[in-house]
Amino acid sequence: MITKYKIGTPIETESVIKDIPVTEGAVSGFSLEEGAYKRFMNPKTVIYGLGETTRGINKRGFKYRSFCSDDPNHDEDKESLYAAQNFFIIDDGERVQGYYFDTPGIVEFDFGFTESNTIFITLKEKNAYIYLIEADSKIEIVKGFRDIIGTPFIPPKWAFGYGQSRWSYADEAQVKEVALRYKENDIPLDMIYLDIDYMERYKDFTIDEEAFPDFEAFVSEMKSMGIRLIPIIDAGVKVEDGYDVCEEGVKNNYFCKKENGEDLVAAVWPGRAYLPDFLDARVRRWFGDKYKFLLDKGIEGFWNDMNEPAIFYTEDHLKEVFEKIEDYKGKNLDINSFFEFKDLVGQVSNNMEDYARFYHNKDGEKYNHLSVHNIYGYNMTRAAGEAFERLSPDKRVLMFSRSSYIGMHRYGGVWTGDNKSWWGHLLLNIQQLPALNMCGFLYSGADTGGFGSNCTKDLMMRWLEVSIFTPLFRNHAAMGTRRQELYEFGDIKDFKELIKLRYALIPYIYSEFMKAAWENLMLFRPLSFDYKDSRVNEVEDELLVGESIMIAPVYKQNATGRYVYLPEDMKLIRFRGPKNYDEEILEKGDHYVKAQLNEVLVFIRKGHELPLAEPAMNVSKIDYSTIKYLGYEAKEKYKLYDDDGITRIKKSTY
Ligand code: MIG
Repeated sequence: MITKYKIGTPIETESVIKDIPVTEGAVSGFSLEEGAYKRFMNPKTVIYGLGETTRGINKRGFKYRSFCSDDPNHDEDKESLYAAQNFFIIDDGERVQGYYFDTPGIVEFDFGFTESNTIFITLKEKNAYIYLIEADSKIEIVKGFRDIIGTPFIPPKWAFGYGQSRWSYADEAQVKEVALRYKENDIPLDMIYLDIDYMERYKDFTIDEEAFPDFEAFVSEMKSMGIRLIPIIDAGVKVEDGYDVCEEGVKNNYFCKKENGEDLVAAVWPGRAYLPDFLDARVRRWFGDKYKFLLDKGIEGFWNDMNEPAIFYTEDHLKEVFEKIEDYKGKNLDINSFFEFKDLVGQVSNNMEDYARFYHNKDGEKYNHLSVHNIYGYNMTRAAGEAFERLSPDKRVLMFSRSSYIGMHRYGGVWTGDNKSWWGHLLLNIQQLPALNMCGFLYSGADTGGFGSNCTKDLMMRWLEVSIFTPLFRNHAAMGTRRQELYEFGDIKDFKELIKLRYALIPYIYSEFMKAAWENLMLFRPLSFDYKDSRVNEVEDELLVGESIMIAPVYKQNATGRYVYLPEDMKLIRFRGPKNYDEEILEKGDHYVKAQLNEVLVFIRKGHELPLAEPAMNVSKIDYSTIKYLGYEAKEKYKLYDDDGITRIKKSTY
């Protein structure tokens, strides 16, 4: 059952696509005290959800703040990452309830932080729709919620292959070298990502012609090697005379404006830049159509970046800072003024005052950016997704975004942004997956190996052992960090086996992904979604993946095994590669399970089967006639879903 409440005058986010009548009265389950929605928890209450956030699967005990943030330091004390996904489930033991706080403004979720047994939720804008979803189980709540927000984005099947990325491959030669080195090492690869340097001076929808003299020919040459190029698109549009995107935007009032009606000048990678007003349907249509420039050159997938939006500085703010610095000049700063001075300069980027400085035009109404901040990235990706339906009506196009809000899941996936090559972030990756899935983000994954910092070989091994299960499987690293392509770590044998295992698993991952998309299910689930016993609520580092398997990744440095809790008898498959594994039946309960660096622990659930194909160098080359089934007392055959992987597919045809 779904109940919809209306608080104040909500801004329509169009995240919910089903018409639900508004119920008058107070939000059931919460009391409203001093502006906060309040609710008591019992000692056993567990909270799931909120999508891409820090900390564990059980969100209890900390506080989170929905404010899409370009912050590359995903430390445990961060309350905001790139996403705002305000759906969560409260499991009190006897009763489960799901809530969705639909508002594009800031929301604070205090889940037992201030008072360990109390939830406080504060809306910065007192306008929202609040949805209460009630059902008998957590998965039924997820289904009910996903039913009202619509079917997730379905990528092409080749996007389930392995992708290599780096900020940045500078030119054709560097991209080609990556392709050749993967080939010569006999490692499958389906995608190479182009980061901002493929553009001419970071101008969206341009190509640096010195680096890529004949881009179209290059795209097709790479495709003949089985590799698709996936370029990045940034939110900010370079301010430059004669640049068509800039000029059209200025002429038609497509950019975000300041109070005085002038276009806001922000600075991002292209230098001075305008921010397209993606909340305006006209702008979405215009910007979306621009992707045609690259589609026409044979490009079939994109990633949208910097769309929180990230702002390095605004021209106006910088002016104010310089004026204030004038005041400090020549003075002997006391400690307080020193810190003021330091903050002044240190807080120039992604500054809250800057976010309050500009406005949007949504359906003819003017909104201050702060009141709609969290739907900016969503609407950038929506612009692209809606355009692809027009420009590529038959063929799927890959799209994923850094910033997100619920609703965006219909237009693209997400990657979890600038993580680091830290063991802690490998665990965070594991813990974010089910929360993302609940909110509809099925095509998702982290930068494998970590974006910032230097990756070590053992961390890369262990990270691959998780990422081989994630639909979006990309190795990406930041400029200035150690090279992270798999052939850069010396002996490559073990890496190769893992990537091949991924390709052998693709029939299963794709099949389970599609079922999850159509049936409003989660590909990744906490154990407590399928099992009921006193232990499952505590398991923070094992996941069910689709219907047949559970995984228990090793995520600690130098570990050659780990404790695994089995909620029922399962068959352990200890994989060293698609053809190299051993099997063992383990009983319900706790086990210490050995897993050397090159070993992946997969547990087949009782009564289920896992399809496993012969690996191939590309997704399109996977031969389904080679599929074998590894089962554990399976009574029925596994129902394998497949299709051509390219044609857009609507629910009715499934
Ligand atoms: O300010 O395009 O998260 O994946 O490599 C950094 C350069 C901008 C942030 C993205 C990252 C990408 C990088 N971008």
